[in-house]
Amino acid sequence: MATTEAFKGIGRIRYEGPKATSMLAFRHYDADKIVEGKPMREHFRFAVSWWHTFRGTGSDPFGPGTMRRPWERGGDSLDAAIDRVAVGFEFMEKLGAPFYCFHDRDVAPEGATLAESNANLEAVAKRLKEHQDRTGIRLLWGTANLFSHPRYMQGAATSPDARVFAYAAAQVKKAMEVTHELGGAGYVFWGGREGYQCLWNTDMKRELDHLGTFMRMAVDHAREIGFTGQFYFEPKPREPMKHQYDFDVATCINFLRTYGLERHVKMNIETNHATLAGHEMQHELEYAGLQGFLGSIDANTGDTLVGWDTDQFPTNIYLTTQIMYTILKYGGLAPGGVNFDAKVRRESCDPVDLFHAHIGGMDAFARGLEIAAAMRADAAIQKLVEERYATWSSELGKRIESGGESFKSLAQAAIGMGPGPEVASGRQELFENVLNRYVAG
Ligand code: XLS
Ligand code: NI
Ligand code: NI
Repeated sequence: MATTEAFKGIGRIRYEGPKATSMLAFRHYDADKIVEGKPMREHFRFAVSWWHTFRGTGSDPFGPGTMRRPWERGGDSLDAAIDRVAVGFEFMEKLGAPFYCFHDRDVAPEGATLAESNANLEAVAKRLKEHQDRTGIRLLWGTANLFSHPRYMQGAATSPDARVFAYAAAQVKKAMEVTHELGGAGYVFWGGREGYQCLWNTDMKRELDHLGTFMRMAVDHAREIGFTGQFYFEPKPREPMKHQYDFDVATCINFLRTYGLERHVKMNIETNHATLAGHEMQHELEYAGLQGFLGSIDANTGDTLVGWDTDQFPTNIYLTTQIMYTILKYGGLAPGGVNFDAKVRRESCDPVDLFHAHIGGMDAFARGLEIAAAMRADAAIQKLVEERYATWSSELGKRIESGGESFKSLAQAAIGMGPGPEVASGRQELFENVLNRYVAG
């Protein structure tokens, strides 16, 4: 195993409290602190994403990579991939992140043939396993990159070419097996290029059926190899395609129910994808939660002035409060977790910036959790919501909710109301003030 330190001069990041003077310390994330009966570490199950953190170059459509990454000197070779594992685990150990996530092709290079790609992945997985055993850091979820290689330009499971479907199936089979070998807690399907650019050349029904068949095969294969981890579907409305079949949570749930996959797959919800779909993250979490599909989250944020998936680290405490409030409401994430599907800006080119980014994200989530737990302890919002729905606790309300009324009986009741009910104020500003009281501390 490589023993040279990649992040020299940076030690283990520790919790030092809100008054910490070091910029390489947690001010709010205290892994052992108990909130609502369990340690922060278990609320979040923070994961580092291999692709952004260890493979991100900072390239954009206007210029090449800017990142100074000694561990990229070997390029996309197998040797470099194997050596990079020590770098990844050094980072995660120093940060105190208990989990990581990867795509097959970010941990190991694609070979000239599928057999070679599989052998590369196995070789790197062996090294990953050694470091997992050494550190206790675990795999939150694995996934397959079915969108970068040109063969997938028109989709993978939804490609018009049946041979591409077969190739993608083989790739996912291997990625699932490696995830299983590494004791992964889950496996993610993100659509990638499963969608279309032009409806005139697309047979949408056929493509959706194919995607359903593909996911069914994955579920069957999991049973065959004894993988009992959680499957997730990750919504995203567009980018890279103009329209993607995993558009948002509601669309994904409808898809899963249509193809009989609802017992096997939950949602992995990403903030920036929610906003691209025209939703707030809180909306997506709430909808998944109430339908029983809340699985895991990809923590990041977009930019209000930039219209694409900027995948920035989350630092906004209102956002993390909304997220943690909803997650607590629905009983937590495990076996899912909080994966930082986020990248440092192109201008933040030093390795130390990776620490600042993750520390900021973890602290923002810890603050969000504390605020959400305090709000819940006082039931401040719940009480106001209950008041708003008070008429549903009246005799009439109870009878409607229990199915004891009909249009006929209600028509009679309504006639008895004369000019009709005077509706109470919605008090939105009051709700927002209550929230602010807790956020401001
Ligand atoms: C891209 C997605 C991707 C998934 C995993 O927008 O967020 O990173 O999380 O394939
Ligand atoms: Ni994601
Ligand atoms: Ni994304």
